[in-house]
Amino acid sequence: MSAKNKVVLFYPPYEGPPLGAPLSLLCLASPLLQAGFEVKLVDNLLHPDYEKTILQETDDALCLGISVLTGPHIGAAVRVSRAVKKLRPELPIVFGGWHASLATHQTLREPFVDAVVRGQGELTLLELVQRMAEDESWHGVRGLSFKASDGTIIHEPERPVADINTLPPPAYQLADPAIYASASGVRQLAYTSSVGCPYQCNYCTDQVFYRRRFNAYRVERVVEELTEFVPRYRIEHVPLFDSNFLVDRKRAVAIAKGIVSSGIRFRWDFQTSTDFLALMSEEDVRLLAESGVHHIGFGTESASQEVLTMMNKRFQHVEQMYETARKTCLAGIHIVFNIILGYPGESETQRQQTFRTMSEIAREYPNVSFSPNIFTPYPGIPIWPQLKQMGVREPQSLEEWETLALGRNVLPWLQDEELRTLRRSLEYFLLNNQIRKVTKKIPWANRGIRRLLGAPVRWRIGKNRYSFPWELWLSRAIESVVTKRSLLTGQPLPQRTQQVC
Ligand code: B12
Ligand code: SF4
Repeated sequence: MSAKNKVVLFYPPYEGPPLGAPLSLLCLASPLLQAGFEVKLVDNLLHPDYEKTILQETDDALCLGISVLTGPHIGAAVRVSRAVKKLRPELPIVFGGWHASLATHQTLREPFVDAVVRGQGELTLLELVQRMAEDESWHGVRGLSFKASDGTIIHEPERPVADINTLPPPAYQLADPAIYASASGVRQLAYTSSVGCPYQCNYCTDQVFYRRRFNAYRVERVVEELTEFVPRYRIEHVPLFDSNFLVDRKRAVAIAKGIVSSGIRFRWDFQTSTDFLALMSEEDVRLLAESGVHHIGFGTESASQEVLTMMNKRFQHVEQMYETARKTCLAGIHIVFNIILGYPGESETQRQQTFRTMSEIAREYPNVSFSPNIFTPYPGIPIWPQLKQMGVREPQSLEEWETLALGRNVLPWLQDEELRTLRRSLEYFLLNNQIRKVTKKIPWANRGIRRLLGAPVRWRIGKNRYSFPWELWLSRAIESVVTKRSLLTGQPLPQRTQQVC
């Protein structure tokens, strides 16, 4: 039996606005703490010199666990793992999270990774750490993949997704909201009231992770936990990380009612699909707003019904974008429609149709923002076989996935002039929206002036002509007004980030 009982959990830095303490690690920590283990949480906001902290903290640890998403997360995860392995070759390093779960074998081929926890991690990590503490073999831990002593990679059978009502609440006591608030300006704590989505969109891995099972906390638990931790930590904003919050609309409305009658005030937001919101009554959408919902993100993806069908989004109809915009506008909720352009099989006509619908909605509904992005193939998405046939090369290592810059061109059907034109039209579309929004705020700018200022930009969009883009140069020179927004928070994203989750 080992004398050690400390687990170090690391959340690597990411691009985009800070969203508070990493919920994944708080969820993983909770059962470990209950079982008597000590947990040290490390991230760049709590520990700007995180590599040094990890090297110190792992001195007396049982293992180091690292959460990894595809993209920039990987860089710091690799760097820290290499440094730890060099100093403490015997310390097990366990990767988990979406990237490691979706590219397990490839991740385990790296010499610095000893094990990967696939999918939902609470119970698998607890069982693994208990085995480590008891010096027992790792064979038979469901949901685990690991390297045996001879280096062979072993994949244990899948662990069924646990009913989240049986799991303890996240270990919020490990996160100091004040420290995260100094980075984001808001006292916020993320929360998940459900996991999983029943749909099977071709570009999304939720179905791989949660097996299409919507698995949700009971209404009472959500209301009780939110109205307990909000005043306790003086929280102003709760981003909900559910995959698709409105799957059970009755539950969503009951949660909103519960929050209203508790009298506890805070802002919250969530992500969902337009088919669900469009079915809600105006009164229920108003109730969401009354309970504090100020922002909703939608994975709308396209305004062409044919493209939606190619994406396996037959459940969604273009008119629902308008209905959603209308109801949320009445309720005073700001929304973001996330759009994917350049999807395999999308024609120029279908793309233009999406641009036209976006422009129409933007003109009519001031509460709507758009986050249009170029299709980026993430690991494990169901259409990979089709993509490979179309000539897309799948990254072969962790480091290659790190540099898969979101929206960068890896798509054989979207090259050279066509790609340049698409990028320009995205920029002009966002610029046009920005001009509309900014001029609306200027009291003397009447309709005529607004139209005049936006005229050259609209001409280009209409004619699809983008050579000598002086309007973009000018706007960048004055100040970068082209703002991409996070689907989760509505906050501006850094220029380099192209896609929002
Ligand atoms: C919030 C969020 C983010 C936030 C997280 C910030 C924060 N402070 O927590 C940020 C902004 C970082 C983010 C960024 C991106 N995201 Co995101 N994000 C999410 C979202 C909505 C919720 C994640 C979450 O916290 N869930 C709640 C926790 C409890 O669950 P969890 O994170 O999955 O953790 C569990 C398991 O994964 C596992 N686990 C996780 N870490 C570890 C570590 C160890 C050691 C172990 C053992 C287990 C384990 O156990 C946990 C408990 O069960 C998910 C969608 C979803 N429904 O989950 C997308 C999602 C994870 N994101 C996605 C994408 C595409 C991105 C981006 C690539 C997109 C972009 N905008 O560029 C970037 C990548 C950023 C980077 N690499 O730098 C994809 C998955 C992509 C992938 N292959 O990694 C998802 C699934 C959305 C989707 N349906 O497509 N995201
Ligand atoms: S994209 Fe959204 S609606 Fe589609 S499967 Fe993923 S979470 Fe569900």
